[in-house]
Formats: sequence, structure tokens, C-alpha cells
Amino acid sequence: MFERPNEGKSACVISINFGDVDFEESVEEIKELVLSADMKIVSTVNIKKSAPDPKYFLGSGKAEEVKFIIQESKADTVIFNHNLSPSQERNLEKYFSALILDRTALILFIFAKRAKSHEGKLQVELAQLDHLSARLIKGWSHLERQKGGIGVRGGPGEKQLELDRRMLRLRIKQLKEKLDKLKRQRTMQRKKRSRPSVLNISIVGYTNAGKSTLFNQLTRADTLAMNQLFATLDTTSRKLFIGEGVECVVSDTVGFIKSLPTTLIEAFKSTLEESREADLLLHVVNMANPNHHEQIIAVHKILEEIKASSIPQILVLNQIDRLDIKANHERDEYGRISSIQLSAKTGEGIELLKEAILEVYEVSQITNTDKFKETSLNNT
Ligand SMILES: Nc1nc2c(ncn2[C@@H]2O[C@H](COP(=O)(O)OP(=O)(O)OP(=O)(O)O)[C@@H](O)[C@H]2O)c(=O)[nH]1
Ligand SMILES: [Mg+2]
Repeated sequence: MFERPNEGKSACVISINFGDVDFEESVEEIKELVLSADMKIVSTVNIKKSAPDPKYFLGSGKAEEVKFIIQESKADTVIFNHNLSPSQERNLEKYFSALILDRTALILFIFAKRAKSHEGKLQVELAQLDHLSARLIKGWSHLERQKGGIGVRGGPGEKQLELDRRMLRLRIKQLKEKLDKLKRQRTMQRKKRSRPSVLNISIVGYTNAGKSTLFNQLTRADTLAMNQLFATLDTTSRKLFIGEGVECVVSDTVGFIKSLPTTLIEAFKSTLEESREADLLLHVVNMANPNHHEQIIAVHKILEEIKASSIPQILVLNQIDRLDIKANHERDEYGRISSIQLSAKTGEGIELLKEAILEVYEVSQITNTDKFKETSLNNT
């Protein structure tokens, strides 16, 4: 429902260092996000500050300097590498006379561009409306700006605002109902498909880590793999046979990112929760990224949020070809393969990964037999 006024637009990107240890990496990440949104970066501003300013986030003195930079560089969109409150966003928009996008809005925008499936589109719309509803207050209405959106004309008077809010609530309710129905259908399909002899594998990890490349390498599929954040939005599944005809279903999923907006986690819950049903998670990490430890932590956090953290996990330390490291694996204290260093691109180490999957399969068969016994006992 959002217009796409930002495509090909000129952006000024602002990052504020509040003493964060990973500031430089976060500056790189926001740049990649902006480029993934197909915008041009015409100026960047990095500022040090001890705490955010309630009115302009960056303080009024700095705001004046930045205003000058925005005008000089002819930026029409200002992107903050942070999340802003609705009032800060409104104040900045007035002061800079430019479109303001905070981190969440930017990620939402990229998701909106990528969503292809019916469900994906509904999920993005729900997240956008959720983000919008917090911003729908007197004197400033997003709906007013987004002509062609919900179709509001005229100023944001009280009556109009109440109408906007009511329309939003109604649409949000509709979307939730539709998504619930799709979720039920999906659960039923999954139940029909799922057999204890099949190992369900979900590939998870930080965005751009190489999940789709690994998926293609494992299943010889042709899923879009690009040097772009959030290239994959819809879950794709494929069969894979390893060893003596052991059947696996491998799923490629949406990438995670540090402080993934909660509106998105909520909206994408059913897609994200698919991973919760997996027997095994392949957690793909881009080892060549200097910030990969942080990314591992961010992924663990999200896995916890979607209650998938207790599923067996193999850490796939990917992109070894960029580091001149040989394929290798490590075992945990129980002798299980816990991590594998490989290259999804060249295929080096893929065989090791398949062996590890087979090991997990054998263990899962023992557990399934136990489960089967339990259900039989319960049924008698
Ligand atoms: N050199 C090298 N590049 C890799 C490797 N794996 C992935 N890449 C590259 O990294 C980029 C991202 O790969 P994808 O497979 O799209 O990553 P993803 O995790 O699916 O990303 P999203 O779907 O956007 O979250 C692409 O340009 C790949 O070619 C690898 O092992 N070595
Ligand atoms: Mg992908």
C-alpha cells in the first residue's frame, strides 16, 4: 500500500555513534541496506553523541549542520541508522523538508520491494500498517502524504484522523484474519507432508550470509542468490537425498538482521516459525565478515524469540574461499558435529555437511522411534 517514492532517490545517510563498539560495521550495514533499496547515497553523516536528543534525535546544533549538508548534496531522502520516535520523525521531516526514513521504515521498504508471494505481500502490508498506526497523530498524517495509499484527501482534521484510524484498524484485522487462515492451511499441508522418516532442515542466518547459495549447492536449485540484503523473502523448500537415499526437505528462509523490527517479526511470524518445525537448523554465517560474531548473536536472539533455539543446530561457517581456510569440522563435547567451515560457492566442504546431516538423521530416527512408542502408548 505504500507508494514507492524512494526508488532511485538521493539519500543522505546519518549514523550516530553513542559509543557503540560495532559502530563502523553498522555504518557499512546501513549503506548496504540503502543500496539494496535501490537508492543513491549522495551524502553520509557520522556523528558522535552521548545520548539521543528528544526533539531531533541528533540535537539542534547538529541538525542545522546536517540541514546544510542535505541541501548541498541535493538529498531528497534522509535515512537514519536508528529507530526514531514518531515525533522525532515528524520534527525532522519539517525541519529538513525531506522524506525521513528510520531503520525500520527502510527495512520495511526493502521487504515491500521483495515480497512476491500472496502471503509475503500480506505480511509486509501488516508490518507497514502497524508501523504507520503509531505515526497517525494529530497534525501529521502519513496517509495524507501517501496519496494513492488508502485514498485519503484533505487535511488531517480530527474527524479525518478518526476515519483513518478506523480504516487502519479494520484493514489490520482483515490482514490478520487472512494470514491466520493461510497459516492454518500451511500447518495442515505440513502435517500431511511430514513423515517421521523425512528430515526437515531449515537454513537460517544473517541476511547475505549465503543461505540461498548453500540451498542451491545442496539441492541444485536455482534460487535467487544476490549480493543484496533480504534477497530471499519467501520460504522455498526442496527435497534432497543423501547417503543411502535418506530423504530430507531443505528450506531456504528469510534472512535475519540485527534489531529486526518487531513489527516485522510479528508480521512474518508464521514464515519465521516454519523454522520452529524443523528437525535441524543450518545456521549460515559469513565468516569473511569481520562482524560475524555479532551476527551470530543477533541470529541466536531471533531464534529464541521465535522459540526455535532448542532445535539441533549446525553452525555453517561459510565463505572460507575468501579467507584461504580449508574445509573442516568441529565436534561438541558429546561428539556431535557442531560446526563446519565450508564454501557454499565453490562447494568445498559440502560433503562434510552432508555427513553431519546424516549423523543428525540417525539420531532423529532413534528419537522418532521413542516418540512413536510414546504416542502408541498414549493411544492405547
Ligand atoms: N566468495 C563467496 N561468496 C559467497 C559464498 N556464499 C555466498 N556468497 C555470495 O554472497 C552473496 C549473498 O549470497 P546469498 O546466498 O544470496 O545470501 P542469503 O543469505 O541467501 O541472503 P538473503 O536472502 O539476502 O538474506 C552472493 O553474492 C553470493 O554469491 C561463498 O561461499 N563464497
Ligand atoms: Mg537468500
